Amino acid sequence: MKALILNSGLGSRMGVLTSEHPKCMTEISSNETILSRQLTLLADAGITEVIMTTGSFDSVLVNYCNSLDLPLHITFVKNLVYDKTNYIYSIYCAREYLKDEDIILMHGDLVFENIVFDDVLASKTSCMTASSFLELPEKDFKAVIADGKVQKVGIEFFNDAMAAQPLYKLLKEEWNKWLDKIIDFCESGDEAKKKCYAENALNEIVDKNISVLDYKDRLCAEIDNPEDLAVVSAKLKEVENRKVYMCFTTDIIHSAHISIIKKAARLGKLIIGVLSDEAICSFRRFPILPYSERKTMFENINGVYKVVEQKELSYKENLEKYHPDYVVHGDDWLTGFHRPIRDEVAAILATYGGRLVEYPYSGDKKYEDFENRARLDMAMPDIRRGRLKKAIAMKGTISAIEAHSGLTGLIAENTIVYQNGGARQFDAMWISSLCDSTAKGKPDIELVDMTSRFRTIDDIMEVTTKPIIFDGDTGGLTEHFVYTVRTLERMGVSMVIIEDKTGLKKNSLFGTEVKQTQASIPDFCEKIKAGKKAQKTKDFMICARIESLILEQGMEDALERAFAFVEAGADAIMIHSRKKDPAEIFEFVEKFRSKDALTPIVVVPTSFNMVTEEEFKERGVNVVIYANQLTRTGFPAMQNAAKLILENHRAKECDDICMPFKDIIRLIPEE
Ligand code: SPV
Ligand code: MG
Repeated sequence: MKALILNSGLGSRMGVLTSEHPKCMTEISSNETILSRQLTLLADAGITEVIMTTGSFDSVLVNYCNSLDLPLHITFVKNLVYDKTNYIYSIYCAREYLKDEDIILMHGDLVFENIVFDDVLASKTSCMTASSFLELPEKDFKAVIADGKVQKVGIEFFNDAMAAQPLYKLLKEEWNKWLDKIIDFCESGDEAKKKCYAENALNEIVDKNISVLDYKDRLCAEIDNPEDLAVVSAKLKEVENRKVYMCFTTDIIHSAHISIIKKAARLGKLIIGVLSDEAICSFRRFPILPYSERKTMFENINGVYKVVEQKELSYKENLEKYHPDYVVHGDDWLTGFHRPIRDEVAAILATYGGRLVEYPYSGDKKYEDFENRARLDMAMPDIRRGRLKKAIAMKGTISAIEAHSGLTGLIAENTIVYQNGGARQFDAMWISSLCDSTAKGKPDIELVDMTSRFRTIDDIMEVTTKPIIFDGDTGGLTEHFVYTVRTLERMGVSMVIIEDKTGLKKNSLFGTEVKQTQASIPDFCEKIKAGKKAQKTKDFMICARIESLILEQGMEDALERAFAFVEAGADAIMIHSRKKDPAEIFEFVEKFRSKDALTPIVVVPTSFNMVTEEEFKERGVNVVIYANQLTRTGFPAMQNAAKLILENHRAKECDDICMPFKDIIRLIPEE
């Protein structure tokens, strides 16, 4: 596509402003002329070929264009009789450069805002700019419109007309017809036909197909005199002070991001909302770069005016704070879970006349590959291991759900719910001794050996990326525990929880119904110390689980142990209870927190399950583990299916409660 800019006119109505250079060189702001703005817009849009007609001061104009040093190849065509003809003749002079081309045609005294130009460029059909907002001008161009198509253009039409500007996009076919007519006019021998508007030739084409591009109240205006200049300059200032808002989740910047940032920055001062770490974790993966790094990254992108934090997926808070004139987004949010967020943005913008600009989303496979690679990195042991500590630091309180197989791991990894414009998912996985044993049909008495437990971890790790908390039972003999710590670390597990019991361990939910022995404080401290000494990396955590409330040894015993275990090096404390009433858990948390504000507290609310994560957070709990719910829901469903088949002597009745076959075969995504 070529651009044709008409600059042969005298510009005499500008008075002294055009005494030394052509009108297009008139300054419209401290750093722009009409022409530098036009040429910059063309270059930014990737147009490289420009045909410019010239007249008076042509050498001044050529030198000026060269001085702009833009990536444009400009062919200057002088209309030698510029003072005796109109631009129809200038086009005629340039005809040999213009045949069989798609053309952007503009007069050299036209100033338009970027978004108008973007719309013209994006038009799929030939188009002319006209405004449905402006009153019809007395002397300037109007376009007669029927069915959205331009019928006639001239200053004399008032019926069915819109105020129009000489900024066109003309596809080859339309342009050839018009250019042929221009040639006919100029070669007709009739001098008057060299002095009329080129649009007079256009009006003679019966079968033209030029749409109206309605620029509404946006800036698109010719400068004919000093009054026009004042109005346009003021409007341009206002346009450039407009605020544009975009929100970014990404921690990998690629060319599609740069391209949309560039487009957005053309609309005004671009404010980028960088989504908080917490909000990103809620609906996507753990960010590779924390908020502060992502903020710096965006601050250093050309065209970005300011970077702010967007705390939630909802744009509400920042839209109310910054009142942007535009919000820019890819059109991918028209579908899927983003849709309600998008609708909220549109509704808020509508309250004050802001606009939503949605550019086509680049669904390029290579960008998907970047994201997949980032996800795979998340699964690498060194990266996965450290993420639990980071997530606790970032969110204050995190949640984990049990997984005992690759399949339950996938549920923990991928389950997400969208709620109130936000999203929720689990932050981590708990490899429960109870569920791991149950899946193997064995009692939860440390019968399933560590090699088998590691195998379960491996199965889960192969198909997931989320951090893992391992239920280490009693930790076994101290001499064995040090090996367990190293193996878990090497595998990429983030935390092992060991309980202060000794001898034959039974599940805590039996409480005092079975014989269980609590380890002595010194013995358990020795085990913690040995584990911490064996540990190789900084980010692995050993959590001491206190069974005093389970074994009815009292609050004082629980607290004494907690402080002693922290002193011995425990990175976190798990306090367990099998009471429905959370009172003793709350009391422990309160008393522990009064002396230790930092050590993370872990709870397993299987019995005291009415307490929400929000309440735990408020009370100072940091990790909430849903320890057995997938096993407890999966088992009865399977038992029921088996019964239905036996009762009915066939599988038909069971089918109603089965996942459809086509879904189960797609449940596991292939690489
Ligand atoms: C487990 O899930 O194996 C636990 C938690 O240790 S509990 O069953 O509550 O003891
Ligand atoms: Mg257990």
